[in-house]
Amino acid sequence: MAVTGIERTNNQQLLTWVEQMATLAKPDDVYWCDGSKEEYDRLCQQMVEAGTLIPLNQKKRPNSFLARSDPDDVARVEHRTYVCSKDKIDAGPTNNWVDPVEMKETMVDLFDGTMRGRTMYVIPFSMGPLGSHIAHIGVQLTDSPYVAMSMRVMTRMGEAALDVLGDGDFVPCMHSVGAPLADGEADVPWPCNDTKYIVQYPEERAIWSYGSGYGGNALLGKKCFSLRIASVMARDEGWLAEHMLILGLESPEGEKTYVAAAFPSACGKTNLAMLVPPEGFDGWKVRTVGDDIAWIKPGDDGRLYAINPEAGYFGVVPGTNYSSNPNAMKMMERDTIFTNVALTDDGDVWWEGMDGEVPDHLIDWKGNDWAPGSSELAAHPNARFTCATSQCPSADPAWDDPAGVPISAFIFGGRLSHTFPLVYQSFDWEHGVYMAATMGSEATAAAVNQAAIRRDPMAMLPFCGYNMADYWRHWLRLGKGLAHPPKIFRVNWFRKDKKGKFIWPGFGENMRVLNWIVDRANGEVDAAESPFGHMPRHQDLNWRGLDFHVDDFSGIMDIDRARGLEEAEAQTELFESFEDRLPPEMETQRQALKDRLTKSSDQWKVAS
Ligand code: O2Y
Ligand code: MN
Repeated sequence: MAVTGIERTNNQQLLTWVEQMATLAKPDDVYWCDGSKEEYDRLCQQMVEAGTLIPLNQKKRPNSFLARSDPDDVARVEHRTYVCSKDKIDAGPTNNWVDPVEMKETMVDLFDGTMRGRTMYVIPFSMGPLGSHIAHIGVQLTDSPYVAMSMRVMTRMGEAALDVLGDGDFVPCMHSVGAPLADGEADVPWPCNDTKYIVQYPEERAIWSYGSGYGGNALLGKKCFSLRIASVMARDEGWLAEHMLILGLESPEGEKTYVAAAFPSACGKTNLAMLVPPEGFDGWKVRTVGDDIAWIKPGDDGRLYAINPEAGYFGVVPGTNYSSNPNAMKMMERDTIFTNVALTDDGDVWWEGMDGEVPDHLIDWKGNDWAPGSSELAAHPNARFTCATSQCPSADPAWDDPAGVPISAFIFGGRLSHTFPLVYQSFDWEHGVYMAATMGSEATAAAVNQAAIRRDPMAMLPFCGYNMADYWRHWLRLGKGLAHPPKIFRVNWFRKDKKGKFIWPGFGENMRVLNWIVDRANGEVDAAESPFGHMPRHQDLNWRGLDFHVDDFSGIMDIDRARGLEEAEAQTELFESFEDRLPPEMETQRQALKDRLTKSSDQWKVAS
């Protein structure tokens, strides 16, 4: 077995692990990634020759490629994702669990010889700015060059990460597409296996992933490390690993306020992270620190400081255009890897919802001819772009700052057509944690009234690496120890009117709500008090440039007491699933909401 690349580390723990894993997986070669541009270009060229990457038109998309995955390997596989804590109760009722000893046996069987005929790439990477006290080092082993080059975009990868590691600890991330090659066997463009396992060992802080080469299943720094394993590290060490975007909002007076926001997958997080202020917000600047994950630690000044552990975006493309997200569109104009979008006849990319005319002919994401009117989608709904953060036109100057940015507000949202107002603020930290714990989205786009809420506490349901009730307890404890905790808000961009139409225009107009949140976080405006929390009155929002009638505002801020009580009742199902692990504060808060809905006056219904 040839070993090439940088392999210049004295970290005995790392060298031993790499050797053990190579002995198990039996690759033909082991290659240590240095993270250089030359290496990236070489890997891309190899993948072009192997048919994994299609180079795009150099004039239209310089240095960009299209990858088409296997049609059965197109998204995260939550039903194949496991949290293997020693005790089942520590994984909690919201995670799949298998005894870690049993799972280790399964993994060792699957990984035995899994890399035959392939190269094993050793990928040292830093989640977070190099050397930041909030960052951590991982090392991924993989037999996928697509994963190796994507990790260079998504993380700080290679020699520099190895330097930071020194002889310290790292999170070992073992990955294989599960497609060994027999002698002389030809490869396919996207090797994978029908059997898939995404396994987290929280006590060991280790990850094993088998059978998929796609996204969160395979780029192990993202969901597996930065959320599932990091949430456990955060619990043990007194910080937070969250499924949150981070935004910097700068007022015309130059005052900068950072907020972090959690939304379930498919609620437009990337669009919010790259928001362009609408008319009426001259002089405001909205800057992006991250679009998906935040690692947040208490600072000596009693505030929370956040970094984006990632260095790139793996954003969904269908529906993205120059109106919904101009910054993302500009970002993808060059140096981008597209996965599962359609190919135009002139070597460019296309997806549903892109600006301009629908082309007369395309090659769809499966490689077949496509024409308008086809019953198939041209791009897969979960098609993605992979692109470096440094290419983002709205990147915040502090996006790579090792110190992180101070967080003044947490925002939690879901996709809810009724009951929940556009925005409200918690009365205090404990109430805010309850608001975040009970968030979710409607399970279906069913008629108003009928859709049940799929709870997604803090948008962490698929990502919390331990018992969700313990995670709430951790949030409660952490906030109570802060001298200056961020203020907590809930938002809902998706409320509908009686005719089933969205009331709120969304996208850039969300700036009006963010402006109020910033003012509240900085203690600059009054609010009305409702049973749900503090709420803006119509006159509290900046309406310049938008004709949004006071009646529409009343419609989107209205609290229907009967529906509020139904909601409080529906929350018992979630709470009861945690049995005696549920922090008592959660039930106290639920009862308090019921009391306010039953007893408080209607005085907050002041429209103007
Ligand atoms: O399907 C995948 O592997 C991607 S899922 C994803 C990608 C980027 C950011 N967030 C998510 C998510 O599911 O929350
Ligand atoms: Mn996400």
